[in-house]
Amino acid sequence: MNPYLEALQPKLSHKDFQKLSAIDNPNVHEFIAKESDLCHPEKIFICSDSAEDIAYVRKQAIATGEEQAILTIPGHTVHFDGEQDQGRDRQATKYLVPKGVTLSKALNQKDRQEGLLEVMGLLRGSMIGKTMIVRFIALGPADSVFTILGLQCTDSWYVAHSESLLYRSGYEQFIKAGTKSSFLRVLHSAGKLNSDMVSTDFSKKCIYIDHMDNTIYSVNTQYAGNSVGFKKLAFRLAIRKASSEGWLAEHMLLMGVFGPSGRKTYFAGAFPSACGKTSTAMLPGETILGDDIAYIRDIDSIARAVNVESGIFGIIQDVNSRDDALIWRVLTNPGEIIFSNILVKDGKPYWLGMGEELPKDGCNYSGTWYEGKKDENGNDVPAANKNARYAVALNALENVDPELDNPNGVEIGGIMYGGRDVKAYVPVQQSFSWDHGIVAYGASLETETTFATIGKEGVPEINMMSIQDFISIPMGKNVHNNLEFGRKLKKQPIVFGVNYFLKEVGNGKYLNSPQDKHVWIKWMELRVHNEVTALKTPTGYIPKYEDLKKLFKQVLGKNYVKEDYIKQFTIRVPENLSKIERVQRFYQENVTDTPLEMFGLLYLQRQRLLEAKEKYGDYISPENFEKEAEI
Ligand code: SPV
Ligand code: MN
Repeated sequence: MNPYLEALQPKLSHKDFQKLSAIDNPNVHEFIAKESDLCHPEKIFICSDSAEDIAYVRKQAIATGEEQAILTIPGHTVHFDGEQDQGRDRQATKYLVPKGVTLSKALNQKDRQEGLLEVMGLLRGSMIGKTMIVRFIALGPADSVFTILGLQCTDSWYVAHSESLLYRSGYEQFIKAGTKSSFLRVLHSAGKLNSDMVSTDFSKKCIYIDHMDNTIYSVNTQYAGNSVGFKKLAFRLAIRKASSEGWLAEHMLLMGVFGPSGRKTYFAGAFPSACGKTSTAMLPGETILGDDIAYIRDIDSIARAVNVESGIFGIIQDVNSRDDALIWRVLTNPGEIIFSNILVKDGKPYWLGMGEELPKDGCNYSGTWYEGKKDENGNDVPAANKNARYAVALNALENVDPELDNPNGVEIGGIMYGGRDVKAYVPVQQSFSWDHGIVAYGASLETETTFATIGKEGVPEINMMSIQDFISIPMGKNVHNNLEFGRKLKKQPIVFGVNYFLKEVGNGKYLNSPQDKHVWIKWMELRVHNEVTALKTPTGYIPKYEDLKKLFKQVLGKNYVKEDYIKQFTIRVPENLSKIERVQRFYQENVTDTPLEMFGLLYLQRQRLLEAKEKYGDYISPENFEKEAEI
């Protein structure tokens, strides 16, 4: 027996000891032993992914009070995070870098030695009197070139339970991999809990990424984006691994889109948090593979992708029976779901924008809630948090794609990038080339902060390829990696820019309804197969009115009028020129390793805009481009 197993034995039941011994990898035992030594749990539970173990984790989440059963619907539970722990915490999340090493200036970094001392100090003894749960996870389908193994030690049954819904089991994979397996590691402790089983030491929240040891430490938080190790925590490590191995780890949805005669084309889509990623992935009549994280590899010169996860941790605000029939059915019928930060009254869940009147009191993340309740700053406590969520396995959805577990992934026909860009980009456009798309839509992605992260909402920012919060390598290197990845493919996915949030000049009204995205994606599907022509504008190829008119009718049964088309697809020269300036300044100031091609491509876009302005003025109706070549 190796010394780590021996050290762990007193904290393990006979059965758990056997489960752990079956994994013939001393690195696994060492990690658990080290963390147990640091955190001092009373017991350690090894989750083997057997039905019995999975059921036990859920039972414990309820028994300890981290989750409560919602009495009216079998399988439903609710978990509450603290008032200061309702989203990902950018300030508390830091990359540990050794002396002399630096990532890009825009990233939150800390000296590795100092950071380790601090976080270890916070974790020391954090599990006294608690059980440490050990979970083994496979990121991506099993037995595949995409698979990455992950191991998490946590003292939260809620976190462990969420992982049952959101990830593929890894225990058997660890056994199979034997002595040689490498794996990502996560240590999490919710820290001190109050009587409602909610983390209380939010001022000492730390989420530290130690890429040198492939380990993430997270403490004094329960919000899943900060604590569920295989979501954004492991994602940060995966981005580094991908960079060194020549593939891409992306904050992207994956979906199948049906074209004429039942043809299916797969799309990947990068959107910052709370910018329409999940709702795009769930469009009715199409198929869903994933809504958050994708790994993309070059397999025989084709871009192929898998969903890293097997479940959804989705925003529940505004999910209603009319607009979101598929997920509404799942959320209102028996089946395993963990709701978080919603309102519960008489054993029934409620959330903002559900299309029903909310009760005037109940129980929410602030405890007992009643209309008019104020927080300590005198602000109204809403009935439910805007970032309230649900966790559910993908296979609960009727339209889950049959290729979800294909070890070779699916071939990507198109990639889209979209943020909350209220001023500049048109609702949908196609790039002139792979490089142009990566630079002008991906690396230049502009958005506004949302409730998914703690802090002020609505602050405009650049969010490179929607992974600004997760990027763990120098940012310029990431742009370079993307450019290179596509250049090596014999068949490049077509790159599109989408913008669901464009507002009318002058009056601040959104120009599109949320349903319109379905039309854009059907147009993109046709473009991937060259079945419609498009108009060339300075920022990309845009749809022709006639094609959209047809699609609006077909997809939404709507009459799309030319006036709307013109408003939506007018090229706004001043706004686009300022956009380029902002992007250039951001990269010049923050990203010393920006590839020169990026500035070159932005320069060309600027020139095209200036030339068009010369000819047509500041606001150019798409009709003007009809006179030019169609492609
Ligand atoms: C996001 O915020 O991008 C999410 C949810 O997908 S989480 O990362 O878990 O906070
Ligand atoms: Mn996300």
